[in-house]
Amino acid sequence: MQIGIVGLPFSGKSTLYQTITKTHLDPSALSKVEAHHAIVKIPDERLEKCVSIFSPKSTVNATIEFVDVVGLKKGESGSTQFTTNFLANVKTNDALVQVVRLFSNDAVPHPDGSIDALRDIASFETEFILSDLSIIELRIDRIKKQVQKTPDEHLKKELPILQRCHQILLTEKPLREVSFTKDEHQILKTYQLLTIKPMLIALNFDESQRSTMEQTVRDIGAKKENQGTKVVSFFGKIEMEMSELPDEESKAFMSEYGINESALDTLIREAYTILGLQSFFTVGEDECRAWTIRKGMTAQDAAGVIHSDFFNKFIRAEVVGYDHFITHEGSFAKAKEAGHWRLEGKEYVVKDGDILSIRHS
Ligand SMILES: Nc1nc2c(ncn2[C@@H]2O[C@H](COP(=O)(O)OP(=O)(O)OP(=O)(O)O)[C@@H](O)[C@H]2O)c(=O)[nH]1
Ligand SMILES: [Mg+2]
Repeated sequence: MQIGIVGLPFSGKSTLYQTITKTHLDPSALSKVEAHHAIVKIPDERLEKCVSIFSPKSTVNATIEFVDVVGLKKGESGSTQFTTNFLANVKTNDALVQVVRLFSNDAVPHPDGSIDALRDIASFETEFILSDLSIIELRIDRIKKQVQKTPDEHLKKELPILQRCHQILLTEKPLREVSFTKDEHQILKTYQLLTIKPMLIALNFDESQRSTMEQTVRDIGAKKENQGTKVVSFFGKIEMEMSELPDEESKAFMSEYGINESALDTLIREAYTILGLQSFFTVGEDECRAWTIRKGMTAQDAAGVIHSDFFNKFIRAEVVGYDHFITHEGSFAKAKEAGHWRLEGKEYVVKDGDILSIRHS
């Protein structure tokens, strides 16, 4: 899974990127030519707990790839230019984090001259809607022409979905606010539309704004949150400084500042929620591992994530829920005695935290 960090110039994208990826970018490399990519291990207390029980030879966390998306330019008139290069870089992400600037800093003036989060959020929304509209209009025209020549059932099915999207976008509504069926999603996926991508709006505050921060998050949340959009907050500057410290010191520093959760933990938790993701675990003395799957996936789907062969040769899954597993000291046998071990078939819908052992032929 790939999450793109976008935002207006000087909003704190590279600051957030460096914080969550614990990388340090050379200021001269912060140039806006190439995107920075980093694969981040997803911290997971449950996996750590399993590791403390099994002391395995290897531990594998689930991962997410973060991208510091570049290419947004300040135009000559002062306004930001959403270049095609930038939009192309946004397309390939599964979800987006939009960094919105709340901090003031005279040394780096806001490109629009003032701090106004709702204005900044709206400017992205408008550009993304325009980009989606042009893609959809082009496609609708093509399909109409093609269908006249050779009637194609698949294309005919596509047309009403695209027309519905077109209508929605004309009302200035992003597609992430709308529910689509699995099939519709599948069709729309090929167009890499921007407004359909789940979005986390990450408000970047200065530590001096601590007292008003919660209220601001609530106000913006009330206006902007929906099924595909969530508003979160972070303190760009100090969180980056903390991320450069050793873990223990950074934790102490954070609690001193009243920060309960790091920017990385918040982003991952919320990204999982809006993307409809969850984890399951495989454990043993060789390896303890966390896996990411979509909610609603079955035991057979989950087996396929581990190995494509496991999908085809799936027989059954041994399942123990995470809490029961820990209560029984990580022993399938003890969980079984207590009646918390189950043998499930391929249709079983995996639950968050399930410990699975796949039986295959
Ligand atoms: N005071 C204050 N300054 C911040 C904060 N976050 C970022 N900055 C500063 O704002 C400037 C821009 O931050 P970056 O993270 O480079 O912003 P960016 O969005 O990557 O900028 P571009 O890549 O140039 O579009 C840097 O000088 C940061 O130190 C913050 O929370 N408080
Ligand atoms: Mg940057």
